[in-house]
Amino acid sequence: MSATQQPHQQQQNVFQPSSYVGFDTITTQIEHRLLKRGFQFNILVAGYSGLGKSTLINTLFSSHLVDSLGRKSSTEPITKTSEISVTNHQLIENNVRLNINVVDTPGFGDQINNDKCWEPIVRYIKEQYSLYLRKELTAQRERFINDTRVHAILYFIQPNNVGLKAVDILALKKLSEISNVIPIIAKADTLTLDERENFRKILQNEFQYHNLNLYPYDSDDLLDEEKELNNSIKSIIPFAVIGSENEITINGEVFKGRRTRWGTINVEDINQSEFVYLRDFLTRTHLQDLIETTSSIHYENFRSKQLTTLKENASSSARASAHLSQVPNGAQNISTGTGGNGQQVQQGGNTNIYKRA
Ligand SMILES: Nc1nc2c(ncn2[C@@H]2O[C@H](COP(=O)(O)OP(=O)(O)O)[C@@H](O)[C@H]2O)c(=O)[nH]1
Ligand SMILES: [Mg+2]
Repeated sequence: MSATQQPHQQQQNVFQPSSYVGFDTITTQIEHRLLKRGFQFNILVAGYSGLGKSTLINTLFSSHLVDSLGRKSSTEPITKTSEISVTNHQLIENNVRLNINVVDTPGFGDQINNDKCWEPIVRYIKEQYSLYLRKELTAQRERFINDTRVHAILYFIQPNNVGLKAVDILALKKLSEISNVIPIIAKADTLTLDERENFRKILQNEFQYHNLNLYPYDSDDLLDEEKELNNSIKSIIPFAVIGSENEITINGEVFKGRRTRWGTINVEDINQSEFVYLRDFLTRTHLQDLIETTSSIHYENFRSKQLTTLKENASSSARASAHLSQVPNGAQNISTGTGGNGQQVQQGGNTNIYKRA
């Protein structure tokens, strides 16, 4: 042993067991456990009123969800979304259970004062973080905390081929500070293909100019192929999408589409709409990452701020009471803040179970 070596330092040997031990099944064991528990994904839509938010979330899971948000048929009129509403759905695909909470929000521009129309959404998102934190901090923690934290915000931009409105810039700023924001160009059928490309460039420049931190994020932890995938996704964000709840049948083929005077649009046709790219991005490539970054970045920020405030409040009230105990006959009232926001969180909606063949 050399003089610089620690006396009890263990040398790590790599063994190849002579017979099969079986710990390589840990991946299957983890998979079984995860499958049993299922996955939770919470998605929220935001933006100006009338841009097709409610329609798109119904279109998004159209192959799974027969009806949602209370509408029994596509002929029923869409009612204006006047308050934040949460609908629960359960999708089952090849043994994988995905619970989805769809959070629909009132459109901007409906209120008399639209100055801070994003505030109810910000409050809702923070309430979910706060709810989760309170559950985490209880002495008898639940084994699995019901996760209502918003994993993705679809932000709808008006297809005006001009640019963002002042409200959009502020709302995007506020929302991207606390959650994963994915901007989309709404009602893309109202723009020509050239206009869409032009508008996308305008918006991408504006995102950069206003320093908006939109999802997906750059990170040194990413592998080269993940970086490549993110860069290709970023080049088409904001996705230009078309939504519809109407089923159209042409030559025996049934699809969700919009009938116009010039022809029929199939919302899943990649030559006409980037809806499929958006759905693939949300479900096939980035579902897990959206869930993970919500927890590791956004919730973590919230959590550390809340706990720091709590600590500061506790130590300042300790200082105050120490100070008071030195004051003779100091009968005074001390009020301490808790740092948390003790607001009620409303969770509602129906749970629908849809099984995919
Ligand atoms: N042209 C066109 N109209 C759409 C599209 N998506 C929804 N709409 C229509 O726009 C209107 C408002 O839709 P809605 O989903 O209620 O908008 P919200 O206020 O953002 O929730 C409805 O009449 C929809 O049929 C789309 O992609 N293109
Ligand atoms: Mg709506």
